[in-house]
Amino acid sequence: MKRRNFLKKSSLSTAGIISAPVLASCKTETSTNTANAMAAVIKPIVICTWNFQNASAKAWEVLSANGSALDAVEEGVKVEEADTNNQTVGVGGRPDREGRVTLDACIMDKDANCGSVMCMENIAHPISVARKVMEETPHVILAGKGAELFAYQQGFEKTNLLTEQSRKEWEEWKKESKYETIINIENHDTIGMLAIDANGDIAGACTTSGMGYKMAGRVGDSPIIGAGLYVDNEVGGATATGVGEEVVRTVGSFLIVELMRQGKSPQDACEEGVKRIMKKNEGRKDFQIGFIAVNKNGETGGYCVHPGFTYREFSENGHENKSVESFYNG
Ligand code: SD4
Repeated sequence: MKRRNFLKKSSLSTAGIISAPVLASCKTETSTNTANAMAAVIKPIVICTWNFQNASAKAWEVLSANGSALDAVEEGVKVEEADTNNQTVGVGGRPDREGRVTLDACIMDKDANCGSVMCMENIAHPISVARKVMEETPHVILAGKGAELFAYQQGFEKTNLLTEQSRKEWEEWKKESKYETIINIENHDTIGMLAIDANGDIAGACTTSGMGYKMAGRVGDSPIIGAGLYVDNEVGGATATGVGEEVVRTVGSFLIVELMRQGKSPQDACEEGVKRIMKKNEGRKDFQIGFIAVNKNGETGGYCVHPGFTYREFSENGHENKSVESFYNG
């Protein structure tokens, strides 16, 4: 008879005659049961910044077919990278001041492996290149021409990212060349996505064309591990959208994961993340930031600077566009 079965059949009410080592074994068995019970509670879930319904549906499709969280977030955000109507991510993204579309993306897995590309031109799916950086190179970040060259070596095709629509708007913008950040452009923006799979493992992805009409060479928070995205499989994950400069200054996503590690709920951690930023920007109202987070139990939360930011959640309970409270109200 296996030790485990033997222990199950023994009467624990006769504890008085059970020796210390056997009691120790019982404790192990109880812990294992508790761990199994906890594992059973973990349910797949995916959340993403803004109301990106198609992207989260794609990620959910991967998760519900027993796919990994890593595959889910990659496949999910690729939907937005490919959508030419979305002028803030991937193909069709707004260009920089010189008319060049430069993309930023990063990805992080359950083992704290991560990959990132910055300021990369001519490649439609920066998130997949970021994953290749993570899996095929000894590095974490590749930037600019180096990232593009690596992408070609990995078999990615050269793609024109500047759509006619984005080109026309850029020509218009050039007449005044006024650089100002616009709060809640089109009510969506950078896509950051976090998923938990059936094993309870967490992964995240973040991808963007950055701020429209940015200076050439500008990189925001989205491809910076810890700023635009952070995942710790023991704790949870967080990701950001909005004015990346402010997220970088507080290493926002890392901060939120660390706050969850200390016991804060995803909601409270996101609120603290925004409040830290606002403390360094007292009275400033000209920028938006939104954070979302998920913890290991699949609880989620979000918070932002100005009203308007939402996040989409997809789980076995269905999907929902969740509105988020804000630092300023109107
Ligand atoms: C960036 N966080 O490049 C990104 C883009 C964004 O509102 O979300 N803009 O700063």
